[in-house]
Amino acid sequence: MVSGSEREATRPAMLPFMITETTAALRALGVHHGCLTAVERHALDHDGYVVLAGVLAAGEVAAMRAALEDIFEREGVVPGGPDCDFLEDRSPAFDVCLTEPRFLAAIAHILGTELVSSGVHARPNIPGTGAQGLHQDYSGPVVGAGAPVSANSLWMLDDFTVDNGATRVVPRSHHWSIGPADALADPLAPHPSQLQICAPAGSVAVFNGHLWHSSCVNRSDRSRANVTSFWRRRSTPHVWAAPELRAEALARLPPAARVLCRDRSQVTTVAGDAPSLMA
Ligand SMILES: O=C(O)CCC(=O)C(=O)O
Repeated sequence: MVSGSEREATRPAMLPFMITETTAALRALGVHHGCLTAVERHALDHDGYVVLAGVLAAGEVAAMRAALEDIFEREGVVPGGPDCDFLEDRSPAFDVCLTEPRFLAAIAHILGTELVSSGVHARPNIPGTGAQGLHQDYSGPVVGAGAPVSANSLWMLDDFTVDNGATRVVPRSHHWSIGPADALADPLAPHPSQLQICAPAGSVAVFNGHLWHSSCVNRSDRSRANVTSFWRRRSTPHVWAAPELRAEALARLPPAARVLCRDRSQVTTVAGDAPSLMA
């Protein structure tokens, strides 16, 4: 066992180091190493996705569903039309998609701590709609498997089932140095290795943005509601950047969440122990 004095002796001398606002923001929101289990971290690394069960309480699911229905109605969002983007500017019901610690720990596990939100989005998934080709949430040059630049998440506001078009993924495809558009004759066709992410309402599936995935046709007789909370590495020019938050969201969101939405990297040099989410 290492004694306290031995630990002191082996500690490097105090050096200037870079502390990023983002790291401080994540810590302020309660993100730390213990937010994810070793199994969850392994799933993200190995398979490219993880399902976090029970992230949303029933009341949060109901509030998000109600807000979504209201926004779709007010803004005339229809299947096949443009998605409804930047929900964080439209209702506080979606603040959780920018602040939930287990979720943020998974995003930070994929992207590292230089992450920034690319917004919260949704579309109506009514019966008969949802056919989509396999794709990645990234369209730049090939990046190494160890350096993903985008990450996405599905916030399930209904149970996700095979029948209602639960999102399909091709596990481990984030390790491949090619995208579905170049690799497949027909990205719409079923893939031999695909599986659908089926989980109860309130779950959140977090996935590497380079993982091959797509929505599927809703063959049930009811809509399937979900939102996506999309993230990227600040330095990448190849992933959609969100605009500045609108005034109401700026006034409402906690400062740490505002940092995670800000499209710029503020770096301050201070002396002390290097901050770590692993503490
Ligand atoms: O809603 C889904 O099931 C996945 C959506 C998706 O992959 C996309 O819109 O890029």
